[in-house]
Amino acid sequence: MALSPLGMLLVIATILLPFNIVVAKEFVVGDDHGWTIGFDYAAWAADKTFQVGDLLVFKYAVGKHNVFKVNGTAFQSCTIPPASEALTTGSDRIVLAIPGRKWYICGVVGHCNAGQKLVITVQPQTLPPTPAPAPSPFQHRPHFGRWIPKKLFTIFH
Ligand SMILES: [Cu+2]
Repeated sequence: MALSPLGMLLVIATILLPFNIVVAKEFVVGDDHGWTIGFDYAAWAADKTFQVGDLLVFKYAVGKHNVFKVNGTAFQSCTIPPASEALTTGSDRIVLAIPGRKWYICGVVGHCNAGQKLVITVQPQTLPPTPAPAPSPFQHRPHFGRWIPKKLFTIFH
């Protein structure tokens, strides 16, 4: 019995599945609340682990809010960067590419001060454990290697 194209795909997927260990997670900021005022984003982030490769999605009504990626100082003081740096699509997707602290604020006047700000810590991607390299029987070879030139030196001197 020949496999249908779909059957073939399933077979391939089954074979590849065990190798696909690292799965990027997608976080909708604020879940059903989305990106808005009057929501506690610190509490929202508290029980989550963000890793390199994961995705943040800021959802909001276009024009009502926006997203600025800022530094820690601007986050604390709610300093809004130039408007040209704003994300404004209403479904802004940000791939977390680098480990460390990340700060996001809304740039609509008063919103950041009203608590529309998110700080997260992105963890490095966890890789599958690699076995420690076995001790090499040739570990002391450098001594032997050093011995040869010395001997040659003696011979040719
Ligand atoms: Cu806002």
